[in-house]
Amino acid sequence: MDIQSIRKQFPILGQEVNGHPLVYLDSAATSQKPVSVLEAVDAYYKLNNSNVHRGVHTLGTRATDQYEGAREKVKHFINAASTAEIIFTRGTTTSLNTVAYGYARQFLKAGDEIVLTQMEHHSNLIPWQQAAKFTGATLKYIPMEADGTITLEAVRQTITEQTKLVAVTHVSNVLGTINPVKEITQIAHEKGAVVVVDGAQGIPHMKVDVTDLDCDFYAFSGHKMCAPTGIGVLYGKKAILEKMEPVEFGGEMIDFVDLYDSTWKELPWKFEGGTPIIAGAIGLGAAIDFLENIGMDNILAHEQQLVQYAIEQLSAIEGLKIFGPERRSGVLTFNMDQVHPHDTATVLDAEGIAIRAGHHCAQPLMKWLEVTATARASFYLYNDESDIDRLVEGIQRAKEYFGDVF
Ligand code: 7TS
Repeated sequence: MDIQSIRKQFPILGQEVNGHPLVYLDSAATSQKPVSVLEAVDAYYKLNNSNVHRGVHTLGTRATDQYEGAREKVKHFINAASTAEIIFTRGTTTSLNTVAYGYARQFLKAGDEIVLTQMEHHSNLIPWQQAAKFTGATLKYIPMEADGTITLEAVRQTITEQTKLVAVTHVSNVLGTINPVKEITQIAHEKGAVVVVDGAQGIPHMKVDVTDLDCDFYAFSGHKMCAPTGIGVLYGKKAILEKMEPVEFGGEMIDFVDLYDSTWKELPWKFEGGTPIIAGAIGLGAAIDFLENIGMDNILAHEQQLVQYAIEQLSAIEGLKIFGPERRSGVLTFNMDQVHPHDTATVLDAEGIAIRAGHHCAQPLMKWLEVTATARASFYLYNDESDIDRLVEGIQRAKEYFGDVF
């Protein structure tokens, strides 16, 4: 991968922040956007802006073709069986809530179990807490090993005949753990449970094939994979989506409306109430073209190399602790003795280096790690080793600045 030519396609990375060239290490929160995505959105608004699935006028037809064309691209990107299985949403959170409301609240009952892990982002935790409250189902957690991984043995011990739904993150946004979602799905299916994968940190960084994984749902956000904010996807198996009631009601999702009752459009539109996120979907289509052009396997290999380099460099800093397993995605969470992660992030920001500090929307995981907050550097296809060298220098500076105070 030619990182320099990739970087040139991200105009935001060319700037200075606080007098230093920007080093962006917060892609797990949101990725930056390449010119091709910005231009696709711009061209849509400048040339084709119109509502979809409505009029017969030319702009409306162009907008509809582009919007549905983006759905086709998503279908190919994740190897789904049909575009009926690709629902455009606002992002991972909305996708997961759609399953919690549209599936769990409809089909689960008292005595059923929902199985999760302790490394879930709040977005793959709270919807299930709510579903459990409404249905009387109980929540159970697959225990983690000391390094922040889960074993298939632990999965087998937690999933029982009572388990009706398993919701698990593909990749942890804090630890970088890559979960064996294909094997988890197989175990869950043997017990008759459906599997929901939170793919927010998975699909931006590796090839995802939902047919091969065999999961029942896969949720993700466009903004973490070079697309605009406000667009996401819920993949669901057609047979299951067909059984589900819509979650949002109104325009766009109906077939016939009477004063006292209505019928719904077919899949996927019955889940897309209201004017959809047209520009966002078109941007996501352009992001998929961009990523496929580089190659998901190349992106994964690049990030794996970077994170190994980062582990080596950061491990050499005295008093710095790295959380998470050896084999991981491009996420590096750490803390330094005597320096609060917010202070680390503030010193780094003064040097033009963007990282995230806090609980990363994973408070139960923070409790498990026995910390209140951590610092997190996360990498994407536009980062290189020089970014990590700058990070290491910045951390040394934070250590000098704050470390002596105590
Ligand atoms: N699931 C995981 C694993 C995530 O990392 C995130 C966002 C979400 C769900 C929610 O995605 P959204 O697009 O609906 O907001 N994670 C982060 C993060 O780690 N830092 O900021 C957002």
